[in-house]
Order: sequence, then C-alpha cells, then structure tokens
Amino acid sequence: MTVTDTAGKQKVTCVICLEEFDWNGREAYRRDDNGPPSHVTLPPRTSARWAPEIQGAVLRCPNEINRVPHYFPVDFVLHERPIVIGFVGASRAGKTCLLAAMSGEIDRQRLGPRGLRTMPVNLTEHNTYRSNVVDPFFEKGIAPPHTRNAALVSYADAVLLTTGAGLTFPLVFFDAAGEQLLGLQKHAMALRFLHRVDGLIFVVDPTKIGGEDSRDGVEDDELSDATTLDDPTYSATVAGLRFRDKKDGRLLIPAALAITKSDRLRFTPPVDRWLSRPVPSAVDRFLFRQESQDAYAFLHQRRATAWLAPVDQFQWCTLHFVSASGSSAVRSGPAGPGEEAPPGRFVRPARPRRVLEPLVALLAMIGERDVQYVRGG
Ligand SMILES: Nc1nc2c(ncn2[C@@H]2O[C@H](COP(=O)(O)OP(=O)(O)O)[C@@H](O)[C@H]2O)c(=O)[nH]1
Ligand SMILES: [Mg+2]
Ligand SMILES: [Zn+2]
Repeated sequence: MTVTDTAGKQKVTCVICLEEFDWNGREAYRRDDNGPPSHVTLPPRTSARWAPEIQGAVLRCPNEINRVPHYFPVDFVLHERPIVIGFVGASRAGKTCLLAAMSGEIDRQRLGPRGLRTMPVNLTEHNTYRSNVVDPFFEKGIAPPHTRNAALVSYADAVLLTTGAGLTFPLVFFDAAGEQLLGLQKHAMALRFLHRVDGLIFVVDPTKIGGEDSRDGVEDDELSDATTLDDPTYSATVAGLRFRDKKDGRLLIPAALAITKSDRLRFTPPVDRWLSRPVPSAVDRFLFRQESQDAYAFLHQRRATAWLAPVDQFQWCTLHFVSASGSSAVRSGPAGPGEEAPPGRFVRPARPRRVLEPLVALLAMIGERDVQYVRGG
C-alpha cells in the first residue's frame, strides 16, 4: 500500500534508481513526440478525470543519472511497494542472458499459471530493453551484448505484476556484478540497492566448476575465460549486506541459486530430469525442496563449495537448474579489420527452460513474511 501523509504527500520509490522521494499525487509529466516531457498537474484522485489523465503520465525522479533526468510511469507508484530482485554472479556467468530470458517469459505471460499477470505500462527503458535485447534473443537467438562491468550494480528492467487477488506491485531487476567491495560501498546506486533488495538470485555457471563430467563438451574459449574455478564472486555482495537483518547469523533476505546454462548438462543426471520437467501450475514447496536437494548434491559432489556459500549465509535459499537459451552458443567469428566483433549467437532462437522457477521461489519466500505474491505461495 502506498503511504500518504496528511499533507497529501506520498513516499514513492523510483523503479529505475531506487531513490525514494515525496510525491504530492498531482505533479507529473507527459511525453511529447519530441523534446523533453512537459509538466502536467493531475486532477485529484477522486475526480472522474483521474483515470484517463494518468494514462501515459510519468514521474520525474529527482535523482538525475549523469545529469540526465529519468522518468517512469505513474502506474508504478499507485500500488504496493516495488519488489527488488538482484542478480549476483561473476562476469560471463550468464546473468544478462538469464535476465533477458526471464523478462521475455514474463512479457509472454508465462507467470500466468502461477496467478500473476503483467500489466502493460509504457516504461521507455522496458520497451527499449525489449526491442534491443529480449526480442533479438527470443526471435533470432542473438545473445545480449556483453557489458563489461560498466557499473557494479545497475538497473536492468522493471515490470508491473498483478496477482489473482488483485494485488499489484512493481518487480524491479538489478544486475549486481559485485566484483569489488570497495566499489560497492562507494557507489550510491549500489548502496540504495543493498538497503532495498528483497530477493537475490545467485547465478552459478556450471561450466566453471570442477568435477568429473561437468566440463565435458565445454569449448576451449569458454574455459580460458574462467576466472579462478573456486571464486564465484558472491562475497562482495554478501559482505555489502552485513547490516541487514539476520537470524542465527543468517541473512533474512530470500535467496535462490540458479545453475544456469544447464542445457550444457542436459544429458547428465539429475539435470536431465529437471530440465525436461514441465513446471507445476502452483507453487509446489515439495518440488522446490527436491530440486534444491538434487542441485545441492550436484554442486557438492563437484566440490563447488564456494558456490554453495549462500545456502549457509541465507536463512532461506532454494536451488534450481535453468537454461536461458535452451541451446548452445555458437562461436562468433573474429572481427574483420575495422569491424566491431559480431554479436554472440545461440544455435536457435531462445527457448528458456525453467527460468521463472527461481523468481517464483523468491516471491513465495518473500510472500511468506509479507503478502501472498504467487498462487499456492
Ligand atoms: N549454453 C548456454 N550458454 C549460455 C547461457 N546463458 C549464457 N550463456 C553463454 O554465456 C555467455 C555470457 O553470458 P552473459 O549473460 O552475458 O553473462 P554475464 O556477464 O553474467 O551477464 C553468453 O554470451 C553465452 O555464450 C545458457 O543458458 N546456455
Ligand atoms: Mg552481463
Ligand atoms: Zn530514479
């Protein structure tokens, strides 16, 4: 529920940079075809004109990024507070692909069987992300462009979701590369993220862990890309969260471990069993527990103990086998003289497998303490 004080002011959260600011419920902007959005005053909420007037109206966040103002639809502050989800993992772990896969699946209403619908909102950033990253990934198998740690924590995407019971909330995704603790502490966006984050997805790249068979069929260029086999780069983010609530020394923020690129292991038990399994139509805690146990055993057998650290550091943590692309990446040819490197590709258009499971598990865990976000949660 949005909080309104007596002066009609309301504390709202920007879904792009997580800045909190006061909004009087009236001042907004409207985009023109060209030029910056122009200022408008909305009618009072009791007015019959309110509903038509807020269509397309945007708020201007007072926190400019690199002196450029950003705007987001009023719809994002009219309901429940945003749920902020962070993706944590080393560079090349597969965070960007997993995010693109999740975002595309959400837009295709694949959360529908879980009782969650996405509402169309005209968030420029989301539309740009969809047409530049998600659509080429789903339609042509083009890998999202590789971003070399431009920022330690960066905005990735935001959507508006409604539950069967009529509860509407923004879901905001952040990419937390988390390579340097120092950077995390100094970075204002990173700090807001660490204070606000509601759930974490730790991305595990199984091609980077040891073990008898896990690296079979892994192409050389991917292996040479490996950092230390034992360093999943979670520690900086986890250390940055040390001021958050704990119980028995464990963080109370729900966490999920997503073993991505599982298509590489699709013939390896128990991955084969899980990857081919249709997802249930309601949250099934028994299945989450079974998959978590299988995935834990899988990583433990391969001595991937550092990757399993979140299981001990977080009070609630589920484990999942997922694949963002559903198929292998093809090696891109070298760039010709004066050319840009060609974009990475997958052999087929993306057919994500089970990518929404970590998110559904997180929403169920978050809902346990709060309101119910997913059916059966
Ligand atoms: N086979 C397979 N490869 C993947 C998958 N997701 C990512 N990759 C590969 O891993 C590379 C790095 O992924 P990316 O999402 O950019 O990693 P990030 O640096 O963590 O954001 C991609 O270019 C692909 O080659 C997947 O689901 N399956
Ligand atoms: Mg990335
Ligand atoms: Zn902002």
